[in-house]
Amino acid sequence: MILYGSSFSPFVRKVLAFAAEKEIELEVRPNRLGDQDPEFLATSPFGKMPGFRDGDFEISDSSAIVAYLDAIKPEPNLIPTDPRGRARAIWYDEFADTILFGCGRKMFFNRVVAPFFLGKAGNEEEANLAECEELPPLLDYLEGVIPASGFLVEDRLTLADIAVASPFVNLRHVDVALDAARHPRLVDYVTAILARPSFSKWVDKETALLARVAA
Ligand SMILES: N[C@@H](CCC(=O)N[C@@H](CS)C(=O)NCC(=O)O)C(=O)O
Repeated sequence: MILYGSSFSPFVRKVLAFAAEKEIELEVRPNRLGDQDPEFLATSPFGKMPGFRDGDFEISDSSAIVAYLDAIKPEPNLIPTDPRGRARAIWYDEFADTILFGCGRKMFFNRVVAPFFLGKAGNEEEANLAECEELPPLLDYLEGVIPASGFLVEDRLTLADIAVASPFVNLRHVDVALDAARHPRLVDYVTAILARPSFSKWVDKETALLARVAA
């Protein structure tokens, strides 16, 4: 099974961590934004990463890909089957992919992707506004919903935690520090999920690469 994309994308990282937790091996074909490789475009018709191939089956979109992985290898189960648990896991996945990503993208794109990967200036005003105005209510929301177990749904690791934790790696890359006084539960939660080997492997690689390109 082949995954096309860069782990700097929270969507790609989500699939990589999900697969690792299920002990599914993926061959990663790294690419960049705007990649026109026909093999990649065959998996992702609108050129968005990740794209995915399993033999003659091609699909894009991180949520579609993890649904496929969960179906072909049901254990350990990461997308709950109980109706309420399932709906809540999908809500958190959607929250992470749209609301959280939409905010984090403004910081990561303008402070990392534009200057270091595209060789152009980022829009710091947009990044700053996202950090100061848009992000705090999202962090307040998460602080209020994380259960004492440290897992968002069913008191065990699910897609919800993998999807929500992934964009926090991008926030780390742009040095957005979480405030342990205002968001103590969230700080512990993010620290614990990102310390799992399924994430830390990619986080360490990304951090090392960023240090090289920023030097
Ligand atoms: N909903 C998609 C979003 C994928 C996405 O937007 N990926 C970004 C990178 S983080 C991308 O490839 N953007 C390139 C573009 O929009 O042309 C998913 O979950 O995979």
